[in-house]
Amino acid sequence: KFNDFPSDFLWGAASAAYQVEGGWNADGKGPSVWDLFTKLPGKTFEGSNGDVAVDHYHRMEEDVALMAEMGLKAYRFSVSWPRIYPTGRGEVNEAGLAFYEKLIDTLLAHKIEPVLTLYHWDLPQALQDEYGGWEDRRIIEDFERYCVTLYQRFAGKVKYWVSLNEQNYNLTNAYQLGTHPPAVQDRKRFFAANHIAFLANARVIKAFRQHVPNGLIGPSFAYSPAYPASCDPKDMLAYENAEEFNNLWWLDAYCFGRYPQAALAYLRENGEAPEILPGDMELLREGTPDYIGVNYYYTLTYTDNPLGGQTLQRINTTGKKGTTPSSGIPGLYKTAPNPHLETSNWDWAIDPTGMRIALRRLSSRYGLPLMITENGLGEFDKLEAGDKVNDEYRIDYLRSHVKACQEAMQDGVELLGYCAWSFTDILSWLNGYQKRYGFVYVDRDEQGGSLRRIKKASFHWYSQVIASQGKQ
Ligand code: BGP
Repeated sequence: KFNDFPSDFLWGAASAAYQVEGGWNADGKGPSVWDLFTKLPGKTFEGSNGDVAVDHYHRMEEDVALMAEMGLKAYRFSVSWPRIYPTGRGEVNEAGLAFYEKLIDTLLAHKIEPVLTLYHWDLPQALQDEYGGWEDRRIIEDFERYCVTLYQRFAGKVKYWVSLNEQNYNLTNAYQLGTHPPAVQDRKRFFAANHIAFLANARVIKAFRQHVPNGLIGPSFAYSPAYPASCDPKDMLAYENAEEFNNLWWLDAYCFGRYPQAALAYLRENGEAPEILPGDMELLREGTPDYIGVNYYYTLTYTDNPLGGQTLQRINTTGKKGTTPSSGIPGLYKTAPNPHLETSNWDWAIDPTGMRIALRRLSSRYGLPLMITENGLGEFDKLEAGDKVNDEYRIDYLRSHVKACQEAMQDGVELLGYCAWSFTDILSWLNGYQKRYGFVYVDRDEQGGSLRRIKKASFHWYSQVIASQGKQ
């Protein structure tokens, strides 16, 4: 039965500035780390970049009109820090603020709730150059100044805020896999940068309380719940290790202001633990979130990884099935295939029950409301004659995950909303434009780069889900 979604449930869709906006140097915007990184040879799929992206910066009204036509109740977007502060700090760029103000006003005029993400990875390049971005505590103050500027401007209009988007995934790529800027592979620096990001997150949440007293704020976490590959105690221990290292390290820091003990002991032993100064952990406990944003795509299954075992880490950026090798930490865990689950062409396990498990685990451990801030299926879509895109596979994926949300709510989870990833097709950070997620197809092949918007089958399906409060 599909009658348990509350009437104020936020049926939404999500995006991020760099992935949709384009206008990379328009109206005084400064360069972000991604503007430079995507121009380095071999860093992204076929050298794709977000200079134009899907040109949302210039087509915002057309896009919001499509959202309204669909009946969307919420739209999650991110603000580009270097649009507001072109060099990370100093003078505010009024034109940047004006763009987001217009977006927010247009959404509100259509009764679409804005969900504003403060940081979705497009760090001002100037701060990376000056002090190494997230590796230096000076970023805490700069980030707070930028956030307070947005709080002051939009407090009366925006109720739902996301602080950091996927700190775990972004910094893993940036400091372990070397696939996001600054493309470092060093576990000590990885944990150091994360610690500083936790402090920054807590500081901007504390400031939020003063400036947006009626709003709600929390980070969005990329949650891939860990499964054990078997009930062999060795696999069970590997799964415990993976859950601590890959999930609880962030979640406990955000919500409890502490680090999980076995992982911390291991890092101390290895000389890789972050430097914790007096007052740090108190700050984390003072700046805990109102809700947790959950970006859920897949679960990961873990098995024993003896010392001397596999350390390789790589992600599939090709869309060729079966090309993702196992990865892990010797002595702790490594990933294993899950024979019970189908995967996407990018080897992402399709697991709606995993989403129900994710929501239940988070809700019972932290006792906070949750919001699905991302969930969706990236695939190669095909534009057919008569402007049709029959993305039935995406409808199947979304339908089963919406059902999992409903089941989780029946299990007692307080779920504020569900934001599908994404509204239009967008730039995928490492997969370019070949991997599509949208309800709206963006035509990149047509002469003159029209970037014409075409409604996919999933657009009509989701519209119907929203109109019927979750009946399908
Ligand atoms: C999340 C990011 C999004 C989006 C999504 C899909 O990690 O927050 O920005 O990109 O994943 O990932 P991908 O584009 O790699 O398929």
